[in-house]
Amino acid sequence: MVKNAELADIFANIARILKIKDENVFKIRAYERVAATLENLPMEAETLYRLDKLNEIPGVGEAIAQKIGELVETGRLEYYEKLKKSIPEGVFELLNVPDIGPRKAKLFYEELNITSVKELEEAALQHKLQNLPGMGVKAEKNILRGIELYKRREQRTLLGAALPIAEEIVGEFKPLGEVDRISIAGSIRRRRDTIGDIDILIASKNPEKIMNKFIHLSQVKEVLAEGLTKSAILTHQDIQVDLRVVAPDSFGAALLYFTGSQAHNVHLREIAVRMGLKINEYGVFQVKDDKKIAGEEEEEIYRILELPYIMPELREDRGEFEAAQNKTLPNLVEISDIKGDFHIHTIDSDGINTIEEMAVAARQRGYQYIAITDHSQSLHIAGGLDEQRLLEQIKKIEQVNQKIDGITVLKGIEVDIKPDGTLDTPDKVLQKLDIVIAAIHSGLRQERKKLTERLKKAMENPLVDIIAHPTGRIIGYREAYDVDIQEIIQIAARTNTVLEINASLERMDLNDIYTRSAKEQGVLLSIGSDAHQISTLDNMYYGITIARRGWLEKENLLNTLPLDKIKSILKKK
Ligand code: DGT
Ligand code: CA
Ligand code: CA
Repeated sequence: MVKNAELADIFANIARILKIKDENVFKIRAYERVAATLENLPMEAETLYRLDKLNEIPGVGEAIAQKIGELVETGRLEYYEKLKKSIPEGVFELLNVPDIGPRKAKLFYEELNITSVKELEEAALQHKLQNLPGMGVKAEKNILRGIELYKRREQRTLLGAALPIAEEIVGEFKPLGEVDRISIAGSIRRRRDTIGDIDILIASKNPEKIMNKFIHLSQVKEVLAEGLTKSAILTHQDIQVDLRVVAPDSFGAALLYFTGSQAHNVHLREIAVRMGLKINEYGVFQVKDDKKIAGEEEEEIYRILELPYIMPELREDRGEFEAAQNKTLPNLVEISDIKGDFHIHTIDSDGINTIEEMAVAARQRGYQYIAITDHSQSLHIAGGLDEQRLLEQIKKIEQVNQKIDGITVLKGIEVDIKPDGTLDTPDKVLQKLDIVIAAIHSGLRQERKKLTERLKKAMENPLVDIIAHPTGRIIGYREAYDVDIQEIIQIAARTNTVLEINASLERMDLNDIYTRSAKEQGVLLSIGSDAHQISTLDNMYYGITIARRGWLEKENLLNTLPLDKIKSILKKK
């Protein structure tokens, strides 16, 4: 079966190559559009092909339908293969570097014959890029920074990409009789926003059988290491998975050990030593006679060390031991505490679903309310709403509220903060809305003082309720913009502005550390899924992972509150 995502990738790549080759823009757009459509299609294109219904997919004409057919039937596309050969593979790789689009890739290739990221880095270090047309010293520096990000991204994977794979693998093992217990471990269990590799732990008395299954899983692209207690594979997405098999009476100790973090483990061992105990991945032992006194359960190990259970998300040695000893560990917020979503796009700007579709889907998720927050007019490329269209949307929301029960749709906007700190939509229009979230989308390279002032000005506007994705990072593609985030947090506290934890997988912004800092300074936070379609409403879960790593309790989050409370909080500002 050819998956829609694979088809989408191929068509997106075709568009990129055509761009490098300076081909007709309409042709390029057609491929881009089909790629985007396929990614969000609720049905497999292959099924539609078999039913002879490909033409029902928006944007799929004769030529593209034929290509999908060829891919389904033969697993390859001659046109694409030929196209790929027409430019060196390395030129294609350049497109993975932030800031390099097809235009620059073409420039570097044609002017300097650069055909790999490595050659690009060398050329930049030798200052060969700065004199090219449209480049300069700053642009060259940006490319070097982009290469650093690219290298880092190659090494770490987004939690949102890794966790589903880890859960899928766990799901394959669970039904096996030989599996006594199974758990995800490592940074993924601690829910770090990026992970180096996936760690899985199994308790079993028959490791042979387990390992044999592991190396033959359908997810395996390559077996990296094979043993009785530890094996490692590479998935098709090039993510490493380490599997360890332990005896059932050591499961808790091994889980604790392989969940880490290393810093947490080191601290635990110190506590053990002071009590005349020794702790390792097999259990807890008395030093005096080497007697094993615990190992099967994590809880039991913490108890012996006179500690309450510490949630995996807190195990970073960032004060969790002190809090445990003082009995001030947070009662971490859970996904079931969430009553609504404050960051949702619709088809009115760059989303895929209508207001009503999003509202119904949110209701299915048990929410009491959502805010529709489409882009504002500065974001032309995202179909941002000008005054007129915003007023029309307000009417549409009122109609939806009349039509459907069980959920309230709040009128909102994701308003753009202009480089001078003013908003791109007049106050008199914003006043008609229930909620305003403000964000920076352009002019990201302003210097620190200016950017901080810019956000400050927005936060001082009493109409601005929430600052969306406050640091602007896109993991692996763009670093946080240069703002004084601690100052932003202080201003948020002073102005009663809520800071968003943006839950889209590659943003995860605020991150865990800033989230905790905001909590400590009395700032209220909210999680926004930033959903552009129904399915990404579920990214709320990833926002919760940040909230938990940021020590948040239920009351630190705006969207755990009932609607009437929210209304009074929004009014207060
Ligand atoms: P990652 O994969 O880079 O995102 O981070 P982790 O934390 O998953 O690290 P990983 O996969 O190397 O190892 C999993 C856990 O095993 C780690 O959190 C703690 C434990 N561990 C691994 N190697 C060592 C070690 O050399 N010393 C100690 N104390 N613990 C280790
Ligand atoms: Ca790991
Ligand atoms: Ca590992």
